Amino acid sequence: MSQHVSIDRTRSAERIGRDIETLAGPAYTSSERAICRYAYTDVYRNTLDYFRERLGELGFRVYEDPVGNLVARNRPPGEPVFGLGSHCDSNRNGGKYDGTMGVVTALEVCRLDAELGLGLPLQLISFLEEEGSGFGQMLLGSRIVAGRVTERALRQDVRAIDDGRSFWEHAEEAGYQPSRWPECAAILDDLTGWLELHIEQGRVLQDAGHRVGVVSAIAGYVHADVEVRGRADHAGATPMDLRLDAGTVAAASLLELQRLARRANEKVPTVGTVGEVSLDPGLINVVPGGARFSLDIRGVDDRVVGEVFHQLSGFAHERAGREGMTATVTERQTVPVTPMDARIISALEGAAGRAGEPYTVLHSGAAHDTMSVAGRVPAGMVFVACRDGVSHSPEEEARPEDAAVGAEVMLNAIAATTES
Ligand code: HGY
Ligand code: MN
Ligand code: MN
Repeated sequence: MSQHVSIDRTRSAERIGRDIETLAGPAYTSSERAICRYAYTDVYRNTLDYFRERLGELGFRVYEDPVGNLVARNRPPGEPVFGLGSHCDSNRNGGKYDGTMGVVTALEVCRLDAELGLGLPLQLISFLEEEGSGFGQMLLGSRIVAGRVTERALRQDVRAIDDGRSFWEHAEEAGYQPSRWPECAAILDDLTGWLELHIEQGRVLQDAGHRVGVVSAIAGYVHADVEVRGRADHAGATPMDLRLDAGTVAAASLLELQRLARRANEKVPTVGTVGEVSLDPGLINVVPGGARFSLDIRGVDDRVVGEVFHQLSGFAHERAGREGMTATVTERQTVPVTPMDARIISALEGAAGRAGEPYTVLHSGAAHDTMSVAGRVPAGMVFVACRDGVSHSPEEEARPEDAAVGAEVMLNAIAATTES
């Protein structure tokens, strides 16, 4: 099939829009003001079941791996297939489109292949816990598939934000078999390539007036936690120069991370965020004896990201030590910068060109499950614009019409790489 396949974009946009709106309904989110769904919750189970039913209707064989990554394929086990998908869990303050639009558009590609009788060998995957909203570990499902976790972490260190119990316990309680987690790697075995469609979560496409983008590389990141130990004291009776106020170290470190990231960003795109801050005991009339804050440092140069992390860690240690306090830095995870496969990029550019669609080639500042897949399978990503780049917010907006164009580009890129 060398010529370009044009699709009925209006019909695809309608179906994508319908799926997105359905999955924004009360059965699929535990929050009324945002999309909130994560591993091993009823609303997440309902979401997986929705995709299981739609894919079953297309004749796909659908199953879940030992921890709950959803897999659906239109070929018997062992036959080569092209992988496509994303994640359908959400940030706790999520919007309708982050992740979900990628799985829905992958479903639409599967529908189009069946309707048009193209006979493409396809495997859809929806990865577990991409957002880390259940257990605080981003890309958890796909990192298990990639072998980028340890059994000790799954048994002990990775713990539920809601109740502190281990990932292992929650997985077993949900009916999965976490002891078989090494077998999850097998879901990538037959893949000849991989594509993920995702909203951009930035403003580059909107500023360029483009509906779709082709991702060149995905920024790497370090996630870590800093624990400061000082001393709780009476807020009224303790003179300023006698305090061991852990909150001041957190505040100074937050501003220092801003400074370090801005300085690094003068050389290469680099960002730094303190998104979580908690003070202990967190009472208005008590000098905080403890502080915990998170570090999210990302960039397109691993060395620079590592340097910012190292410098900030040193700053927190020194700032705490200077006042008789201690700071402990614990890394949660580090994922390197991930370039996309040149052949997949070229197939996407060719398909967008033949679809008559102007596009931008850009890097992704956000992390994606494709980072876990790319180590084993030639991988690529398609971006669609989202309004003002707003994401990880119920204000997130994207257009099913753009995803329909993305579906046409994906369908043709898969056909081109499957044939050659
Ligand atoms: O934060 C991220 O990059 C992703 O959206 N979980
Ligand atoms: Mn996402
Ligand atoms: Mn996200």
